[in-house]
Amino acid sequence: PATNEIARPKRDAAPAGAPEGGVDVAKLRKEILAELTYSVGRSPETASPRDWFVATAYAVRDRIVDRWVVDHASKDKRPEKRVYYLSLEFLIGRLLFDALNNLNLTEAAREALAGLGVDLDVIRTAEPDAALGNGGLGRLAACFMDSMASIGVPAFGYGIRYDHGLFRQGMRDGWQQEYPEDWLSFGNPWEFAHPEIDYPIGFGGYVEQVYEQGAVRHVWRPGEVVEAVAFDIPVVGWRGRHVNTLRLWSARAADPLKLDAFNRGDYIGALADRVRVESISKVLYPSDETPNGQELRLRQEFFFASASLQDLIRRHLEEHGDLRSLPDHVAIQLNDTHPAIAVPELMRILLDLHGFEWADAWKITVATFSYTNHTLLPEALESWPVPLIDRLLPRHMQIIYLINALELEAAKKKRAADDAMLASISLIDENSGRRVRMGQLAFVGSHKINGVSALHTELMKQTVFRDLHALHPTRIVNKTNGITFRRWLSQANPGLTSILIDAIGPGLLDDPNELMKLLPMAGDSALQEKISESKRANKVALAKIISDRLDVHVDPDALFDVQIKRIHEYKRQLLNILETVAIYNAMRAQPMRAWMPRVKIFAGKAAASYHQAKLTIKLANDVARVVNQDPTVRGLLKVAFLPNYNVSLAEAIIPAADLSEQISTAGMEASGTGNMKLALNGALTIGTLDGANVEIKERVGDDNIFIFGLTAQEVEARKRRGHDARAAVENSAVLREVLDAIRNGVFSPGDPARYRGFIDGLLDHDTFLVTADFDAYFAAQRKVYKLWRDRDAWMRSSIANTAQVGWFSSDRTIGEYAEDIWNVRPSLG
Ligand code: T68
Repeated sequence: PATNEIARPKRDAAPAGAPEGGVDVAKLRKEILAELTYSVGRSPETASPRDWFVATAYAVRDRIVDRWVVDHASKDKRPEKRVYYLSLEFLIGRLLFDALNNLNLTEAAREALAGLGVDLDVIRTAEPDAALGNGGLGRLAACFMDSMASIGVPAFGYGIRYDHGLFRQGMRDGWQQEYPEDWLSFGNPWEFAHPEIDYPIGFGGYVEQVYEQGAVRHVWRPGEVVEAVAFDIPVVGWRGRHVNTLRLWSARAADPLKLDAFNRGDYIGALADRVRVESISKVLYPSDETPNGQELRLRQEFFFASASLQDLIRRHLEEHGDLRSLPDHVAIQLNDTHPAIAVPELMRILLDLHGFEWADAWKITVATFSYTNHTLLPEALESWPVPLIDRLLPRHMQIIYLINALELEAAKKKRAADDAMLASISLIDENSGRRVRMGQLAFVGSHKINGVSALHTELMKQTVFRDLHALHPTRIVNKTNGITFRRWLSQANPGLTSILIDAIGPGLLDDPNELMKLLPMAGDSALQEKISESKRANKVALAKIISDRLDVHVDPDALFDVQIKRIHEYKRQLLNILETVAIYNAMRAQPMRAWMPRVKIFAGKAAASYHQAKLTIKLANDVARVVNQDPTVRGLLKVAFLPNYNVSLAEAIIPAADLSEQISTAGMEASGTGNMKLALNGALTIGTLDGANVEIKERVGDDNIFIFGLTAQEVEARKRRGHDARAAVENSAVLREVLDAIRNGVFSPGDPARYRGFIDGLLDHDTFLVTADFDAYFAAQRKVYKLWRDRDAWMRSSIANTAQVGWFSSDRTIGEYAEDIWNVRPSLG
């Protein structure tokens, strides 16, 4: 199919390892030394790994900036159209190897530093993870930034420069503890502060009607004004051919010190406003999939949406002079509904500040915006109380009402709309107090709305946006997620990457579809041997991390079975834990059987206020403690919950995984992207027909994936007729024994009642159908065992996975966005 092609211009590929233009190691060494001396202010004798990291980052950054200036400064290079990716989250992680790799400088830097007695791999770990996101949504934005720069889509990412990213997860006695995260405490060598780029952001106040030449003009008089200040991080693409900008906004008080209060001796009062204002960019909200509806969150959303619009409009006016042509030169992508307040904000700017008529303003707005939906879970759909928006953004509330009235009017004209339909498309939810539904707002304000996997997009049409879809049948499109292979293959797994390059040539670095060439070699025993050796080396490295952090010793020859993602009931870590207990029970029943060695590896954070998810972490840790210490198990089953999952830990776990757990209740995981990373690195998937698993299965083939459980349709049907968990447990001896053990305190001997309510709750309302899918999951795991025993067959499947997931490159995804949504042509100048 045409979708198999990458929308990317052909380029002359330089051979891998040969730096473009040739890198002079001695010159790079001199540059690093100069940075260490003059920018960091340290001598080589006293420099810490952190100092060396900063010096190296500066030296690399200089090279990016050279290119950046070329891409941004000259008028004749000005792109016809730019993409603005608005996202409240960019989970970018460490950036040094991104930059080195894309500039083809990794080996040169290694050598340059070695000559100074410094180990690149050591200073690499001195860089803190930029954890400006919760999970998949934020990481997707980061992968997209890499791909836009790599295929040459001129773009700005806009977000918030949080002082504190996602909390650091610690464990105390098996319970998750949240600690503040401090990535900026030693500064950020990648960013450029631009205190001179600042925009006023208003809140509160009132709307004035001004009568001018027989017409009414609305003027918003905010009660409070905050400044948004720009910090830029250059994002360099593959082979350094293009550089885009990630512009993050930081809040600054317009009036940092109330002088009159200060002079009166009220020092604290003088600073209070400043603290209040600056709290806007203080911390990332840590709740994924469950908006918590606090006022500060809405302030964050408007703050960055408004700053970004003001910035791009200023640029547009400078270049083109007239806002009528905005959609010809600007495409704004809303990453989920978090920036959806930008829709009424652009309307306000056009109507109130630039004097447009409503109809014209609306046309421009819809043609400029598009919106990506990441979830259908009803509890995760964002909505704000009308009184809150009215108080914080009074003019926007008026505009939302007007948009709504006109949409409902149009709906009535178009079709025989009944009340139920009007209620479903309305921007105002009248059911639970009056609330503005941000999904509906983003939908009507956009010319294209996309889901993130084929199944999710279909379900979008049938459920949440059913009626809006009927009214606007061409708006919803699918854009299956992708991942950047530069980070998730080349950087995370250099061992595998070099084997692949030896086998099929370096072309795969430029075009991941080339991975297909591996397929005919999947049975080649020499290749299998090499890949399996490199996997083993990755497992040894992960085993060291597990022993260092948990004091748990695991066998690198055991099957590494991993589930790494946010902890959420719909993702069903519980199902995995129940299977772990089932194996444990079986081992205790027959201790001397030849059990296959297995390590169950978990990692992930729970929202601080999500009780059920935190209890799941505790359960995993309780099971781990009992299983890992039980001599009857003889070390053949180990359980490890690695704390503080982040991008860097993912980079260590994924290359070491044999089995990838993607076991969400069908219909609930919009896409998943960890599933793609793991398959690419040769892990086999055990999963439900959910999200992108469906498309992974289509590509790798039924024999190379373990699919089990109810389909999305069957889940729907089961829920409609009512799922009886107790009956399901009655019918499964294995499950009964597992639940009894947990309920009776086998894993919590000091507090035997700890899981009583938890298990009873599962039996009373098993919302995520854990008990319905348990037997199928258990059976699928037995198939895993069977295949694992046949090394040749396993390796064949593993290679078939790596070979056939090239399509999940985010370069392909971005190529599709560029063509079908943004109408921009990728070009590498
Ligand atoms: C994830 N969503 C989806 N949300 O769960 C996942 N939500 O299936 C998909 O692959 C991924 O998005 C990319 O499309 C999230 O990660 C959040 O993190 C989030 C954060 C705040 C509020 C709501």
